[in-house]
Amino acid sequence: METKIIDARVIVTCPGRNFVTLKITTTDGVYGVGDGTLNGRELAVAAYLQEHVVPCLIGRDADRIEDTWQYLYRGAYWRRGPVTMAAIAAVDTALWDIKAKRANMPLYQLLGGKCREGVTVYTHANGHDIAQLLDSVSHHIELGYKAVRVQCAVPGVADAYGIPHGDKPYEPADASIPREEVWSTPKYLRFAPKMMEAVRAKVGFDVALLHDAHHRLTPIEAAALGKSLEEFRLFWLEDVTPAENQEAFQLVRQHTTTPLAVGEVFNSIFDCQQLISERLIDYVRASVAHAGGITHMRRIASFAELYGVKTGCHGPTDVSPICMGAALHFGLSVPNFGIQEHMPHCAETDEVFPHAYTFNDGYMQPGEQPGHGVDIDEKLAARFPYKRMYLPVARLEDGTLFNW
Ligand code: CS2
Ligand code: MG
Repeated sequence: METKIIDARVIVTCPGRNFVTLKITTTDGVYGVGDGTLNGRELAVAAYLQEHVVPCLIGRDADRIEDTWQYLYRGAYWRRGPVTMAAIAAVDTALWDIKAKRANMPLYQLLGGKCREGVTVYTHANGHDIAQLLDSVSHHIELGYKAVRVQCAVPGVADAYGIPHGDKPYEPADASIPREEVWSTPKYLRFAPKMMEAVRAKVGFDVALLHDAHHRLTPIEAAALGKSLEEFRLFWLEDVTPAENQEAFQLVRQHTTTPLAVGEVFNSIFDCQQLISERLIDYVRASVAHAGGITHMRRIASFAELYGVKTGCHGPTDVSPICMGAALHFGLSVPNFGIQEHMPHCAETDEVFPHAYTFNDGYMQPGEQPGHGVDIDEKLAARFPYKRMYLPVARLEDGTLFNW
């Protein structure tokens, strides 16, 4: 007998930061939840879901996940784009949650079972200067992390990417109107190798180190940075140059053997088609919440596998614990898994989204709960109403608007 969708509800909550959740309920009383959070544009996804997706879901067969994916993707006529793909992701993740709950299995089992014992994660270390960064790296190694992303304030640059304000944990979407930061690429390029040299001198070469340039370089600057960091053997160098122009990576690639990761802003397989098929990157950073859910992420991973490219999914605090849980099932089951980002959520977020996933000794586990193992406490969620919060914008020292 068909299990039909009888209800789909959009829940927007701000326990420390904004999250968009879709909760789908079926005729047999089972429900599933999906994440559709798009940092700084949350209500666009909420309205898209509410007005243009929810009415089409009611009465559909909850088991037909691929068909529903195609229906929402092709049916929109306007293919791709971050808002559409986050909305599709929310539906897709909720339907996989339902299917796994009905099968009484943790989601990774439905996806083919474990390909590894645990999901290796990296976390963030940062500092207002090198000394503070070194303490932060050591602290995270003590916590058990085997891979750490390092970011440091750049001398002479007011606000470098990845550095918290004061002693609060790093959270860039922090103002109701975008804050303006000032950036200098030459100062950063001079400083980055010194930072990495200091970290390697302190922790040696057994820890995987990552670094994020956050879209701020031209291709030739990116090539120079990659070259200057080669001796420090990074696990990856991320988002060195904007990837709208995938061809730009040909130049970077010709000049450096530092592994490259790109794609936290990607929302479809077409965003990385050339990057992957020409082997211009080593890791693809698309996430379940932004790139069409589990269904589309599996497609990206399978395509990447053909070319020796691995996954390295985006996992900042601006995707909800639901995305994190789903990403861990995906990461456990996909053959060409590389690494998963893990930026722990604040206590309020963790309370609103009770979850089965755990961290131990550098690895995360999604848990054995049927479904993806993450829920939403709606009563608690209602206590944290939406707040408009924007990411900053960046300007060069002469005032030119730049890439944040
Ligand atoms: C970052 C993110 O996690 C990362 O690698 O680049 O923190 C990014 O800045 C935010 O997700 C923006 O919403
Ligand atoms: Mg990044």
